[in-house]
Amino acid sequence: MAAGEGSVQDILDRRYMAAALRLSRRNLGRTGTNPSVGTLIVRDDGDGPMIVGRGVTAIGGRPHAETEALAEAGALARAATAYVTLEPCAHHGRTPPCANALVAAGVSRVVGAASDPDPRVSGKGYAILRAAGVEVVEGVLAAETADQMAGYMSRSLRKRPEIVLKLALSCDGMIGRRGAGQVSITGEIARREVQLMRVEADAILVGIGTVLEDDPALTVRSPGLESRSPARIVLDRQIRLPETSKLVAGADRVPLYVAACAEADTARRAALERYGVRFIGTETVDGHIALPELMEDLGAIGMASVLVEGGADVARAFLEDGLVDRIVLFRGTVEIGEGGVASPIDERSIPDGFRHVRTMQFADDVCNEWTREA
Ligand code: AOF
Ligand code: ZN
Repeated sequence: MAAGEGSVQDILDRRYMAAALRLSRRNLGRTGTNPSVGTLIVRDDGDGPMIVGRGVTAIGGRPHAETEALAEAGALARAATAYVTLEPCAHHGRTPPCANALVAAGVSRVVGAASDPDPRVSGKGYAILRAAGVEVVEGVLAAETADQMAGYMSRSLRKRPEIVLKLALSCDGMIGRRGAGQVSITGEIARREVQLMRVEADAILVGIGTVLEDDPALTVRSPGLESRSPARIVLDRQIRLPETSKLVAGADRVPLYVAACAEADTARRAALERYGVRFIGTETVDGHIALPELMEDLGAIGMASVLVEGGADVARAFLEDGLVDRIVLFRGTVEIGEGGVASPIDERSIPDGFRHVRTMQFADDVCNEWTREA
């Protein structure tokens, strides 16, 4: 069958791109300001396609995925197809551009998913390949890839991180109980899923109310992933964060940022800085931290994705400012009843402009996810 949607080639392309995308997920959250890209080099000597090279953007962002995959493939890259989840770069960094490296290796076909919004690359990577006679197919699994690279895309195009609002709701729609500290709403398996969400984010954000109430550590503790905690951010206008909190205790190991007013108590600030706490000065509007400006500041320090984890007021503020890009609601079977803190949102009150993307079941808990339409 000729190439085109539904052809044998098209089905193979989608299958290998899906594999490249799964591979790229390995370093999500670990590549700094670089996206985590996946590359597969596939050749067919007449006995069917075979993967001869695999690469994912290295921790810290360099080397790029293509470098690694081409090194593994060696001479087998000649006349092979490269599957890249992002348009290969066209700029000189510490190494020559990946587009040129693919040409030099003799790759005859490149299948790409997302185009790179980086102005140094955008369109130029594919142009280098085409000019050298390489066949280029763009946009294979583009939507799936854009979803997984939403953080990189957001920071590149909007100069702010992707904002994911995650809430766990009891069966009666509560997210906690006043004065009760941390209340278990979902079970162990759902909690592990949240740990994975943290691993793939650049930062977790909470309000000072949640810190004073729950004293959370906001770290990743799943076996094998202990070193993968993202930064923690506390919205704390007047610097009420206790020196004795778990967050401060871990500040020497996992970055802790406090977003506070520039005029806030300098002595308290100095005391916390001694523990390694970092401060981000914020503007205030009607007694609240100006979130859009803060999100731009987070983008400027390299954050591409922020997971908003609590509490109700913080969630509401992000929703009211129209800053939420993705909503993830876990629904547990526990009933909270009297003294409960009502969730600002539930499955039936998702704002207009969001699209339901998936439902997942974690033991007795159900998780639904929506993303904002572009
Ligand atoms: C690729 N393959 O695996 C990645 C790419 O600072 P540099 O020189 O590493 O360049 C960063 C840019 O490279 C980044 O903004 C994006 O355009 C691209 N990322 N490109 O060919 C990769 N991670
Ligand atoms: Zn590159």
